[in-house]
Amino acid sequence: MFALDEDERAIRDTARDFADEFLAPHALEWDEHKHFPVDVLRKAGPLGLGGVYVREDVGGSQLRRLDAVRVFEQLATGCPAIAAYISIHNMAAWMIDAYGDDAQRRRWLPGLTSMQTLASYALTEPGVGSDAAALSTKAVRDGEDYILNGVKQFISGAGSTDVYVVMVRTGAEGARGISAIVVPADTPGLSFGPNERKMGWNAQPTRQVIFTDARVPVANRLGAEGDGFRIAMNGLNGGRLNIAACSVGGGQAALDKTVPYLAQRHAFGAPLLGNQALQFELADMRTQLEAARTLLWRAAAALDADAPDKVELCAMAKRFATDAGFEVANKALQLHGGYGYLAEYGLEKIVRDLRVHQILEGANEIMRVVVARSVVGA
Ligand code: FAD
Ligand code: 2MC
Repeated sequence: MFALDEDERAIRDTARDFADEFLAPHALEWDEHKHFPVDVLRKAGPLGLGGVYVREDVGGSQLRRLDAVRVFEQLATGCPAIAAYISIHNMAAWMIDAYGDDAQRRRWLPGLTSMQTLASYALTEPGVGSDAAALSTKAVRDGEDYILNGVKQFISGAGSTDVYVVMVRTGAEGARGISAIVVPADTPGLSFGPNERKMGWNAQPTRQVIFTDARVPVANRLGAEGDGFRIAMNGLNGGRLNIAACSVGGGQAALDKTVPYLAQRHAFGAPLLGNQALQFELADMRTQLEAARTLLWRAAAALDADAPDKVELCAMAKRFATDAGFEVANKALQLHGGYGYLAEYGLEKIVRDLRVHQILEGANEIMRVVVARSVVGA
């Protein structure tokens, strides 16, 4: 499992080459100008990055989650924010693949897997984030349509994406009253809030998605009425792994910048890299990343195997790896001294991008809630 075979290396290297060629050289500029590089995302489709674990008959790569976390780690070495968006796109595409019927799969997935069309995932609302089962966006049945009313908050890619996988209330209170519906961007009654001003993730937009009597065919619902929360959570199990992988990739990129920096930076008559106190910092950073990566691969293998403990393993890996990635990036910034604080060195952007991974796709406190339930048997 830990030594990659030829195919696994080829998959990893394809992602790394894409990151090196198309993401890393532009990441700082996209961050500064809040530019969402749709043209670059379109180039990721033909490489199989639009449907990493979507089935092949609709253009997916049909890889394992274990391959996916390696892919997202490599993409994030180029730009954590864009890698994370590609992860969300993949999560939404997988939900359509896993829970959609034949007609739904054939309608949406060829565009999504080729990344000619882009997807968003809409669960959070202004009043409801961690307690997702309390969501209140309503879908009321009217013949062969639903009429949607409500607001989704913090939706990644919103306003620039084509397809929204939206969790709505079709029934009673609680998780069992929620359904998942695919809403095309051009649906009348669908509108977007302004692009939020954020600490990081500036290379992708974050907006409210607003439904005002938006009419969506019942045929766009994934699964049965009431299945939506389970569908949303199953999407998030893999999403959490990918976000965690993006943190490992960002942390690794920060560490990789630090060693040559310390080698050329002199203080007190010698290169800083010769200072054992700083070498110990580097040793701990590498150890943190290896530990995170190892747990991540373990959790990905559990998800591939549909193991009974997959949910808590995904939560453990998400919590641990997003904390580790952020801490490593922050230490790398410190080791660059004042230069780490300057935008052109690229460290402060990684720190800003990775900070939000501790909050979204289930805040790290919620990951502890999930793990704690498995410990105490609640
Ligand atoms: P709250 O739920 O209000 O939590 C506030 C604090 O209380 C947090 O620290 C939380 O961990 C803690 N807390 C809450 N409950 C408990 C508890 N029981 N025990 C201990 N601590 C608790 N959502 C989407 O649906 N789609 C997206 O594409 C998306 N993209 C995002 C992009 C960005 C940049 C951001 C910032 C958010 C995004 N989100 C998205 C929303 C994200 O998932 C939520 O912000 C997150 O789940 C936390 O919800 P909240 O912000 O409402 O915080
Ligand atoms: N995988 C599969 N099923 C799950 C699951 C998971 N990870 N988590 C819950 N479920 C199922 C659970 O088994 C139960 O099923 P059933 O009704 O058959 O018994 C059902 O869902 C309800 O679960 P709970 O009873 O545990 O619900 P509760 O409300 O107590 O807690 C909690 C659920 C807190 C774990 C969930 O609300 C949660 O994960 N909150 C965090 C929200 C979140 O992650 N948001 C991310 C938004 S997306 C984002 O940020 C992006 C950037 C895209």
